[in-house]
Amino acid sequence: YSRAGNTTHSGNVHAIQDDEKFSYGTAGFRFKSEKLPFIVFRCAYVASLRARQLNSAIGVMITASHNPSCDNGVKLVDPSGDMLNEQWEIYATEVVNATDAELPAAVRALEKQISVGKTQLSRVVCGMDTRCSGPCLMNAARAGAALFNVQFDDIGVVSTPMLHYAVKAFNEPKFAEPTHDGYYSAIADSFKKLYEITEEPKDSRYQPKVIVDCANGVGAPRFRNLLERIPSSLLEVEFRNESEELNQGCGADFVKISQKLPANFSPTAAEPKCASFDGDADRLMYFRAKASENSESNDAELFDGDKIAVLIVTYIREQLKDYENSTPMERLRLGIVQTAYANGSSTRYIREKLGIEPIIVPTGVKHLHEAASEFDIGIYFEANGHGTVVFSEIFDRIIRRTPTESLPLRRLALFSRVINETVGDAFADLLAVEAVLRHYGWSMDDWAEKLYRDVPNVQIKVPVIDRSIFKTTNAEQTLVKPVGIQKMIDTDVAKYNNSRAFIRPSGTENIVRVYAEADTVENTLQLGKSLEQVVL
Ligand code: NG1
Ligand code: ZN
Repeated sequence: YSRAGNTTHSGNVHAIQDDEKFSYGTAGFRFKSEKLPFIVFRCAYVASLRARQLNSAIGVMITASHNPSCDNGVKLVDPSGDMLNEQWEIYATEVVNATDAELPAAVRALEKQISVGKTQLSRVVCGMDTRCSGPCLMNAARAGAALFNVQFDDIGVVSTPMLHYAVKAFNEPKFAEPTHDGYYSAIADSFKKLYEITEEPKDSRYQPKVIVDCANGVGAPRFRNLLERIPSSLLEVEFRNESEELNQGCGADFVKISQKLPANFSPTAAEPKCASFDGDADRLMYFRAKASENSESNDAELFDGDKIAVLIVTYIREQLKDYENSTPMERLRLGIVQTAYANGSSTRYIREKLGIEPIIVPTGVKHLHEAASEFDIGIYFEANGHGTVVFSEIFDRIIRRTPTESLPLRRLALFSRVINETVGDAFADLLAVEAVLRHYGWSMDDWAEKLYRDVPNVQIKVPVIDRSIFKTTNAEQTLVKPVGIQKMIDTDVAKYNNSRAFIRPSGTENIVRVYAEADTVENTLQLGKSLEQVVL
C-alpha cells in the first residue's frame, strides 16, 4: 500500500507521485477511487493511533456520498460518533502526504508525540457504502490498522450514520448494541413507542406512506432492514432507485440542486409524498411533483433540510412547554443552527415567528454539530438535508432519565431516541418527520402551507481551475479574495428585491458555488446567471 505500489480494486498499479498532495477536507479524503487504496491504508493507521491514544473505538467510513460511483473517499470518526478532532485531521493529512521514503520517519514522530494509555478497548471500526471499490479499500483499512496491532471490526456495507452510531455504541455500551441489529432495534423500538403515545388528531390528513428514492445506494438494503421492524400499518414505504447507477439522476443532492424529480418518479402519477436519500444515506430531502399546467414538467417542490428543521423545532418546542410550565426556573436551552444556504424565509420564520435567533455557521456538518452542542437541545440542518438534533447531559438527566407522567415529555424522550444524535441520518430523520406529521395530522399541503414558503433560490456549480484563490469571511457570505469580486456581487444583488447572494469555493469539489435568492423565480435565475459570469 505504498504510493509507488498503490493498486486499484481491478488489480492495476496506479502509482501516486511523491509531489501529489492531498488534504483532509469537510468530507475527509475524497477522490477518484483508484487514488484511495494507499490513502485508506494510511488513514486506518492514523485511526489506530487515535484509538490507542484514547483507548477507544475509532471509526473509518469508506464512502464518497453523493459523488459518482467511480469516486470513493474515507473519513474518520471520533469516539462519541463525532467528526474527527481537528488536530488529527492535520496528522492524517501529514501521514498521507509523506513520500514512501519519508513515511517511516513521519510515523515514528507521530507515535512519539501521542501518549498511549491503556489499550484493551482500542479498536478501529470500519464500514463502507455500496461502491465496487469498497471491498478493496476495506482490505487496505484492515492492513493499516494491523500495523499498530489494533483490533479491526469490519461492519460491512452500512450507511454513514450507522457507522457513527456503531462507534458511539462500542464506546458507550449503554447507548446501544454496536451491531446492525442494535441500531435498527434502538431506532425502530423508539419509533413504535412514540407512535403508541401519540394520538393522531380526529381531522387528520396524515398519510402513512412515503415513496423513497434510494439514489441506488446503501439506503435501499439497509432501510429495508430497519423497516422489517416497523409494521407497514404504521408506515408504508415504497422503494425506488435501488440498484441502478449510484447517484445518477437521482438522490438528495440531485433533487436539491436541480429542483427536479429524480429518475423513475413521474410528474403525472399520484405520488403525494416522496423522499430522497443520498448515496450513503446521511441526507434526506422530502419532495413532491410541483403543481404545474405543463403535465410534462419534472419540477419538484422541495421540503428540504430547512423545512425539516422548522417542522422538528416546532414539535420539540410544543412538547417542551409542559416542562417549562411545571419548572419555570430551570429552562432547557433550545437552539437552531443553519448555514448561509438556508432559505431566507426559513431564517426569518425561525427568528420572527418562533422567537429563536438562528446561529449561522460555515458549511460543513462539523461546524453545525459543534454549534448545536452548545444547547441542551440543538437542532441543526443544512439546506441539503443533512442534519439532526443533539442533546445535552442535562437533557438526558431531566427528560430521558427522570420518570414522568407527562405525555409531552415522554414523547420528547422517545423522539430524542428516534433521532440519531451522532450525525444526520436519512432513516432516523425520515421516521422523525413521519412521527411529527402524524402528531399534527398533516398532509404535504399542510406542511407546505402552515409554516413558511420558500423564497425562490438557485444554486449553480461553476468549475474553476484553482478554487483555492477564493477566500471568504462572515460565515462564508462575503468574498475577500479575489479582491473586487464582492463589490460586483453587491452591485448585482442590489438590482433585485428581497435578494441575497453569495459565492464560496466548495470544500469537496473543484468548483465554486453561486447561491442566489430574489423575489421571483425569473429574477433569481437572472441574478444567478449574472453572478456566474462574475466568476467565469
Ligand atoms: P461543499 O462542497 O463544501 O459545498 C458539500 C455540501 C455541504 C456538506 C459537504 C460534505 C452544499 C452547498 N455543500 O460541501 O453542505 O454536506 O458537501 O458532504 O450542499
Ligand atoms: Zn452523504
